[in-house]
Amino acid sequence: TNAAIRIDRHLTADDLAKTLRRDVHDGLTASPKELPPKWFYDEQGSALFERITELDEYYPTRSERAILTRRAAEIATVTGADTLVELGAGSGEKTRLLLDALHAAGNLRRFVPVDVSGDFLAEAAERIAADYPETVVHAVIADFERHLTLLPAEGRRLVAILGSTIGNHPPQRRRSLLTDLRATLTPDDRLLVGMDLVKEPARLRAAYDDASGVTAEFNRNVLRVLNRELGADFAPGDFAHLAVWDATAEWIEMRLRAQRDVCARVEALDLTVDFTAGEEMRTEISAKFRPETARADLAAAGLALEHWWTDPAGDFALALARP
Ligand code: AVJ
Repeated sequence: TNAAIRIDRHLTADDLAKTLRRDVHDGLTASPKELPPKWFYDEQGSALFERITELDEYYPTRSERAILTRRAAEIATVTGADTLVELGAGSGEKTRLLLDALHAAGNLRRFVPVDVSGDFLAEAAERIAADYPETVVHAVIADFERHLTLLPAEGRRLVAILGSTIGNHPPQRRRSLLTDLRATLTPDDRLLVGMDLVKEPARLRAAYDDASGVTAEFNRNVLRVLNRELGADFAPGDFAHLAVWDATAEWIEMRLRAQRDVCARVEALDLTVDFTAGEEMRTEISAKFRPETARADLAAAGLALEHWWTDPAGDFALALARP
C-alpha cells in the first residue's frame, strides 16, 4: 500500500450517535414529523442507493457521469487544480474520471475525500492510493455541514460536491452551506457542484418511485436504521413510500405514509410516537435546479458561476464556480 495515506478524524462514532439521537428526537416530535435524509446510508442503505443509480428511471448518476466523461479534461485545464477535495465521497467512479484528468494535465498531487463514514473512507483511500501511487491521499472523517474550516488547505483545490447532494438541503441551508464553503476557498480554488435539473414531473416522480420498488426499500430502510441504532420497533411494512413533486418549491419530496395507526417505541430516546393512519412523514427533499436558480444560489454565497455544463439531454448540470 501507498505510504502516503493520512486520515484525520473530526467526528467520532459517539458524535454521530448523538447527532442521530437529536435529529430523530427533533424530527419525530415535530409536526409534521420529519427525518433527515443523511440517516439513509448505513451499509444496507448505501447498497440500496447503489442499486438506485443503476435503475432505468434514475438518470442523475448516468447523466452526471456523461458530463464528467466529456468535460473532465476541460475541468482540469480551466481549474489548474492539483488537489481534488471530494465532499461526500461517492462510489469512486466519478472520482476517478476527475483524478485521471488532473493526472493527464500533469497536475495531480493530492486527493482529499471527506465523509462521515470512517470505514467507507478508509477503504476508498486504500483503493485510490493503490491506483495513484504518486498521489497523497488525505482522507478526512468529518461532517461537511459542520467541519468545513478543518479541511486541509494545501494545494490548488478543486472542491467537488457531486450527485446533486446539495439539493438535499432546503434553500436557506443550501445557501448557508455554500457561504461557509466559499469562506474556506482561496482565490485559486474552484467549486464543482452537481445539480439535477427541473424537468417533466412524470420523469422526476419515476426517478424517485421506480417500478421495481428499490427506492421504496431505500426510503423504508431509515426505519431499520432507527430500529437498530435506537432500539426502535418500527415495522417498515406499516409505511408506504411516496414521491411527490412540489412544483412551487421545485423539489421532490420522499415521504413515508402510515398505512394504519402506528404506535412506535424508540427505546434509546425513551420516546413513544403515534402516527394516525394516512399520516405522512417527510424523509428527503431533492431540489431540482434551473440555470437561474443555480446562479442565484451561488451568487448569494459570493460564488461566481464560471462554467455550466449539461449532458446532451439537458437533464443534469455541473456548475463550476469561483470565489
Ligand atoms: C444521493 C441525495 C443525490 O436526491 O437523488 C436517490 C438520493 N433519494 N433516490 C437524490 C436519492 C432517492 C439522491 N442523492
